[in-house]
Amino acid sequence: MPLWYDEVHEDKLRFGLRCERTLFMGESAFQKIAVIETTAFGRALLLDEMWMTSEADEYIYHELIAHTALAVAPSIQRVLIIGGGDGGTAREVLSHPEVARVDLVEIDAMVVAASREHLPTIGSAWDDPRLHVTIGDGIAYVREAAAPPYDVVIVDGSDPVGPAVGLFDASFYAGCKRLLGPRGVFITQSESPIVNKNVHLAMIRTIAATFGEAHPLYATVPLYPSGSWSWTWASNGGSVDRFAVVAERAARIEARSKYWTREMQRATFALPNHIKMALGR
Ligand code: SPD
Repeated sequence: MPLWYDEVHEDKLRFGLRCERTLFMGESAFQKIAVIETTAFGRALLLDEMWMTSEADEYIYHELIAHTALAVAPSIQRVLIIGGGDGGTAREVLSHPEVARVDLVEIDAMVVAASREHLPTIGSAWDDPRLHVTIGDGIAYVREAAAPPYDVVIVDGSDPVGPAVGLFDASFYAGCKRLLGPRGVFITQSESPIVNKNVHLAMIRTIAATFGEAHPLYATVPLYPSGSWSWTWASNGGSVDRFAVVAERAARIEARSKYWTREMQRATFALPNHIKMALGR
């Protein structure tokens, strides 16, 4: 009998992948962690039985969350990643030579250890000397850190359950804004506009109230519930044009990316009409 792993979404939808072998199974103080070799999507990470990333489609998520911010931020020397324990976002951020330092704050040491060991193609930049990993609570970090301002803050968290609930809170976004310089750029994953529509809209409204603007972007990530996924971008006080890509950076990203292009930077920000109407835009 083949073994299948399913993410069951709110007891009404599920996405399953056939498993070739289980590479890691553990339970930390925060969550259940599994790394599976799947037949269709290569190696994949689950947290609390929810799919987080897979070798087959991770590039879509990681390129969009990293480069949508880094292609336009006026400066990209100092970058903060909250979450991102699989290493994929850090890999993309560190592909920019102008990045001098990345602070990655991940709550769960077991996620980092399991990813380092079993997902080496996703987290291929762990040994980059510019990367500084802190195992700790990202919510407390953005509330308390006395760090010099960041140029870019990226929230690569999981869904609003367990340790990630606070990543969807107004006080958390205020903390992220506090850590950004005056022309800093913020981006977060912001759930499915189809099956998490209320959470998604609430995030956009809360981020807009905090930053003065909030622009969702959309793409398909087959691993996630419904496949329809979003991220939300904002600049500190609305000070940066999200379409004004830095040409040299854009050309460099396009030379190695599988998904991000200058056209994508523009296209993913197009709003479906149901979202446009819900936001009154
Ligand atoms: N429902 C899945 C949401 C996952 C968001 N984070 C993914 C982590 C990839 N680095």
